[in-house]
Amino acid sequence: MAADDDGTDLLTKTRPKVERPRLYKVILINDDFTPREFVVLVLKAEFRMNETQAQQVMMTAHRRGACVVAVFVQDGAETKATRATDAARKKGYPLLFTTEPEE
Ligand code: TYC
Repeated sequence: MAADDDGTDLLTKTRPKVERPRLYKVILINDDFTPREFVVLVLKAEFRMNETQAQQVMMTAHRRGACVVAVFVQDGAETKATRATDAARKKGYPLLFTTEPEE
């Protein structure tokens, strides 16, 4: 054993910087065709929102053109946006959820 060896392995002494994964926003886009009630339904089903939260997000998108729904790591955001958009396509609505990186 070397004089300066306290028996602690190098690997346990160094602390490699671990980056936090980048977060992505799921954004609800307004359109003129999807019924308000259907938007609320999808928000509740896919994003586990209650009626009040879903109504508020839907109305914000309706008034301002878009609204941030939730934030996830990239995979989660893309999966959620795709699932929610597909649910609308199955009913013939143009409702769209997109993703974009935070900051
Ligand atoms: N603008 C739609 C309507 O008036 C409702 C709606 C709200 C659609 C939000 C999409 O992201 C949306 N029927």
